[in-house]
Amino acid sequence: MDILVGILNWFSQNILQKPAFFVGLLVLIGYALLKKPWYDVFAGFVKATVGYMILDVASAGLVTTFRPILAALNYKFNIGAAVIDPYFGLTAANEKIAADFPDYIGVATTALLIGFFVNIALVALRKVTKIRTLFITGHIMVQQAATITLMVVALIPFFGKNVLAGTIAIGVICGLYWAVSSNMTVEPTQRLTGGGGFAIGHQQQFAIWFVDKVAPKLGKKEENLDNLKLPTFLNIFHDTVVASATLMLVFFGAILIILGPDIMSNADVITTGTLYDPTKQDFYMYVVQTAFTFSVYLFVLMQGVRMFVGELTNAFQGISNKLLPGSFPAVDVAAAFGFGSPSAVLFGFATGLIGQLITIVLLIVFKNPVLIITGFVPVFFDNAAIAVYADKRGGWKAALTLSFISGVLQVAIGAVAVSLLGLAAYGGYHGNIDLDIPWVPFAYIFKYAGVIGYALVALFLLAIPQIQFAKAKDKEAYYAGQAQAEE
Ligand code: ASC
Repeated sequence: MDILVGILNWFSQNILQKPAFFVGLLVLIGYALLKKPWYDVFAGFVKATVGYMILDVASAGLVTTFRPILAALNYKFNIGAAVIDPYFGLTAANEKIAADFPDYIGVATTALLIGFFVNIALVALRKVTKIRTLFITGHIMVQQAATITLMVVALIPFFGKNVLAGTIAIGVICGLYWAVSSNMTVEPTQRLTGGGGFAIGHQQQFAIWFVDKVAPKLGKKEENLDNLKLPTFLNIFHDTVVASATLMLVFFGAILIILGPDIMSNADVITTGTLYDPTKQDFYMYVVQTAFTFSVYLFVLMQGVRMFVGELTNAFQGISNKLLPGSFPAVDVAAAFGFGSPSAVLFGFATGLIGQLITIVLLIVFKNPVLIITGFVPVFFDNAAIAVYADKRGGWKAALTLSFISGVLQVAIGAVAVSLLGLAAYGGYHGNIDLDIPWVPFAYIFKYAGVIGYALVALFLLAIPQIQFAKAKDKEAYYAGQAQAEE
């Protein structure tokens, strides 16, 4: 018995609580099950583990760059700040979990695995569950598992005290969300792509479902964005580094200049991270360098994520292909972009950004205790996706209205989430539109109804595909994912 406990403890301490090795192990097992040669199994293990370690280095870098700015903002204006972006959100959620719920370090990775198998089971039972889609976008699952872990442990005391029950609860609710939300995008995506055979497994599935429903009421699909000529300078934002560095320069540049060299070089205020040294560097060059440093770490972080997710996705996909022939893969939303009007992506980005900026100014005017900072991923990918789907069904008027509303909600509800989850001291929230609606309302249900609230959310999610199926006129077509074009 002692030996068994010893082994379990060793495994928990060295693997489960060290996500790098856990992810490496998952890939190793996945490839072994797929009967890959031993050297491919080894290579997959190395890439997944090292990729995750790269992510850790980058997220530590983001934290050290951000801490001095947070400390200075707090000192001068008595406010916190949070970037609404899933990579900043991932770092913030993990930091917060490590600080306040140390028993839950690494739980998100276990929950991810449970969630993936819950999704597989729901598709395997599709005659009963009506779920047709398997979510396979690994980096998104990593980010969402972290945010949802924080919501569950911070807001439902029972799950915050019982690690085993908490881990299972997080895994189940993640799996339900992945399965149900991606299943909601089947018809909209089939309509957009003319039967492309995939669904969306990303961060705006509820939004896509909603857009597909209301866009036809907001405009005419004949009046679409096809002929719109956007200013060519906007094209530079297609490059993630340029886009994120520019956004960081605008936001952090303004903030640092307002804070000024005296505070940024004051060792009593800035107790962690790098201090500005006036004898070594001009203040304005320090501002540019600090802003660009964010985009350096974001780039490194994405590289690390790509490395381990590439392996994890292969391993998962192999397993699911064997288990679930004929299901729809739910993939990155970028896969849908090629099926819309050529200018819809940048149009959505620009409109969503305007919505975000107006709302940020309003928050400052009304003295919100947390300053919200635009992050690249939600403002670009969510609003682009919304414009692409909206334009197809309701033309430019629908695209304009819906991307703008999304930008407003991203900031307003993001600010609510930062306060609810106590993330102001950690500098970030996930920020994508599904993590605003439905997830922030879900989080409030967790907060006020505890375990019962958790059960209600789970039941709500399970009911959605049943309603979709009940409403489908042709039941065969539902399973085949044939969307009625003129529905
Ligand atoms: C996200 C995220 C990314 C991008 C990418 C878009 O939500 O975390 O890295 O969108 O998936 O293709």
